[in-house]
Amino acid sequence: SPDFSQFFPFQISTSSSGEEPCYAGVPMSSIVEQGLGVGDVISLLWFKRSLPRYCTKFIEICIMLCADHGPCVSGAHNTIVTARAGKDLVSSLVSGLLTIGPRFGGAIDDAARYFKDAYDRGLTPYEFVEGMKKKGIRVPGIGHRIKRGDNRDKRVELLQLFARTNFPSVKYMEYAVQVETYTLSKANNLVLNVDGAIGSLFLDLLAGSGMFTKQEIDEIVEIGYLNGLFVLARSIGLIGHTFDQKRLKQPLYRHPWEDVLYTK
Ligand code: Q5B
Repeated sequence: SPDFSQFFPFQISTSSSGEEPCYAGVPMSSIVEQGLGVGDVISLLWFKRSLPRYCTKFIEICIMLCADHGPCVSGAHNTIVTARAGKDLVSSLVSGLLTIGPRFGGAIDDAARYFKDAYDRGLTPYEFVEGMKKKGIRVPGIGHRIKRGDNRDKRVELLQLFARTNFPSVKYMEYAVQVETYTLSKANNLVLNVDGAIGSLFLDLLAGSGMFTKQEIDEIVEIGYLNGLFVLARSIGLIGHTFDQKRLKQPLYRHPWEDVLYTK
């Protein structure tokens, strides 16, 4: 049949024109009746397909574990400062979200890209890490401000446990663990962080579920879907931080001047 899609300014998979809205063709009543969850909704709206339960459960665990990491991280700090400046919920939320990037929470896509490329090319962890160093690029998904080799990130352990128990294969994650073993031999803070754990495990989900072609996997990794998990998750926490400040009637924030080094 002829392809008329080029004549439509918007192409969407959420239908609201029939009797009830559909997500990627699945009616809302069916979503509710089947007892589906937010992992299924993400599968339908982002990946345009229903995924097996272990995949949607994994997505939900990512969302739950990344929802908040306390008030001291970049995003929460910005949100708190903004809320205390009297700004509204959306301003406070986006102020925090805007800090998500290559250093904070937004390293998932690059972790997936670099781990996939290194694993698929058969690089040893040594070749991969030292190659990145030569290029002056920090390994995305490695390193943390407070987590250490002797103070592991519980979230990473929980994700790894779930995947080792439920995924058909965890080859990318095991490769990331080998990379971590090498980076930890260089410095104790160079742990596999939550971004790296999600990035490598999502590669395993994409490759092992049998639900995506190789071309689709390459496209997902290239476009960069996975930071969306952190953005979505952390929005939950940032909204909570906004409400906390409003409920506690916190005054305008001013940073202690003792922290500032005045230079000429
Ligand atoms: N070095 C995360 O750095 C951090 C290296 C490395 C090679 C690396 C850094 C990094 C990659 C990006 C990434 C996600 C900026 C982190 C998150 C969510 C969070 C946050 C929370 C939450 C930390 C000291 C020495 C230097 C560096 C070298 C450091 N990282 N070398 N590859 N990846 N990682 N981000 O501690 O020789 O002295 O120059 O960029 O994956 O964001 O909880 O806080 O849920 O909210 O500031 O968990 O690792 O270390 O910058 O002083 O570096 O280590 O080159 O070597 P730090 P620095 P040298 S998870």
